[in-house]
Amino acid sequence: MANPLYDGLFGVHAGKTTPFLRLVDGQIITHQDFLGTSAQIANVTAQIGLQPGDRVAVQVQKSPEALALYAACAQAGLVFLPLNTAYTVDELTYFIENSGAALIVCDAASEAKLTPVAAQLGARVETLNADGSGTLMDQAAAMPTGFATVDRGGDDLAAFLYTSGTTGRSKGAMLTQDNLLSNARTLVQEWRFTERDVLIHALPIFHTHGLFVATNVSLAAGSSMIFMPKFDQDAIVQAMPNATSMMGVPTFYTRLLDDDRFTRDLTAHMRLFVSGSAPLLAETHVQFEERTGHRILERYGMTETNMNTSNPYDGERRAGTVGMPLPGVELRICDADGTPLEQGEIGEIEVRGPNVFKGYWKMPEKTAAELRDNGFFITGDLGRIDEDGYVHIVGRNKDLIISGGYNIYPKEIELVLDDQPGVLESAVIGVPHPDFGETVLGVIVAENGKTPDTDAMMEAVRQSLARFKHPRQLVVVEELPRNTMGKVQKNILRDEYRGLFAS
Ligand code: MLC
Ligand code: AMP
Repeated sequence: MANPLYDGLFGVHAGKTTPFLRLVDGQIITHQDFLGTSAQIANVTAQIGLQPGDRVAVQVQKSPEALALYAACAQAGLVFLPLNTAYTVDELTYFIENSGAALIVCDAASEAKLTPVAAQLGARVETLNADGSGTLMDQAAAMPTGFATVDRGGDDLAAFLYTSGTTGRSKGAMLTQDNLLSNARTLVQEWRFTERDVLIHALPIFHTHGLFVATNVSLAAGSSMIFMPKFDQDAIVQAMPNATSMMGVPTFYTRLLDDDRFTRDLTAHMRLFVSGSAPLLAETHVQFEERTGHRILERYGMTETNMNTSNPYDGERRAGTVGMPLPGVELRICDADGTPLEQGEIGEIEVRGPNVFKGYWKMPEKTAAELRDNGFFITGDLGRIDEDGYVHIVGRNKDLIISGGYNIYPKEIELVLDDQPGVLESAVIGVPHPDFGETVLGVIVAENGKTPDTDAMMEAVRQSLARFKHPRQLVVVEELPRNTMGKVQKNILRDEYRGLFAS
């Protein structure tokens, strides 16, 4: 027996004294030191009685220790459940309850709020702060730097990532060891990552992009990462001459293009810029090449599937497309019944392969609705494949807003708004935004004769939902446009308000 994920990504570097993490203060953490820390954390999890398969819910700031906690979960056979640092206690309560997490690791600042939630659900709380302090590392410090890796199979669960649903209830996407490992290995090959690479890592580590794409690819290739707490333009400009590669959401690239320091010279040492998680405008692609001489490599992925397609490393990187299916991934364009359409037609994108998740935790009906018996996953994205095999994403069949790479499901916000006094109904839409790509707009219909208090509504939203989901503005209208079936026509609203935040 073995543990494919731990052995393949982490254990393979045992004893190496080469850099793994390069911090912005100049500190270097070698693979050996990193693995020592993760083994210490694994020992803590064993001592407090966690069993393989237990879920560990983690809401902490990005730090080397937070990443070591991910490695520790892999080594101890635990299911890692990273959570956005912006989530409110309301949101966290649901994730903890739904996942049945046995351990919650949070910042000391959240401990008081989460302890009653944990107590109610029988979970234990440990703290881990941005500077690596807290009860988790206090205990880890006294532990040995070796840990007997727990045997797991490739089909065993490695992580849960929560993704919101159209009904407003989040679903825990169950990712297996093989899902993560196979995708990392494919991307290393496709994007030519080697031990010589130095990746600028400025993404959060609670989502697929920063955790599985950036980190797992670096680990699988034995590369090092310039590990930044968050996106920081100055730090990126400073790091670039020492880096070879960067992965980012489109906002990273538009922000860099707004910076005069970002020049061809500055990027001369770089070999690869990857973009994903949201559409990269063709004009950004073109502008980027004009400025730097580099063609951004755009790829397409999802929480449930990791990466599905990529523009080619060597061939033409075609602006406005997400490239071709990765080796081992099948991608087809279908009608609503799952019947493949003629080449070139627009339809729903479905994918199948070793990257595709196992289903939604404790939601068999949702799993059945999105994962076909034949293994194809219905992505909810609309696309077409051109005559040269490039996939174009042309829209979404799901009511989803992507703001700065974060997914926001309107239903979740509508439920809060609809609950407020004086509100008859609401429609939440995404409208173009120069920095975040899309941003949230709330359209409200007041109850007869009432004037809704929009400040009170925003306060209610603040109480229950993460900051990035808050509507940037609320507008009050007489009525919502509906089709003959009575369904709200959000496309009409989107057209009407598309210029609201244009630069
Ligand atoms: C921050 N804010 C956001 C926001 N990020 N609001 C909407 N959308 C976002 N994405 C809020 C802040 O709380 C702040 O609130 C205000 O907006 C301005 O903040 P900022 O300082 O300008 O933002 P910054 O901290 O620089 O963050 C922006 C960002 C960040 C784009 C760098 O959001 C980010 O790192 N995004 C990456 C998300 C990601 O990793 N997605 C991958 C998902 S995986 P206030 O109160 O100050 O006004 C996936 C699969 C795949 O999709 O294919 O990869
Ligand atoms: P998430 O659920 O956070 O993993 O987000 C996945 C969704 O992000 C996909 O279903 C797409 O709608 C979108 N997405 C990811 N990459 C791209 C891309 N390169 N272009 C357009 N949309 C993308």
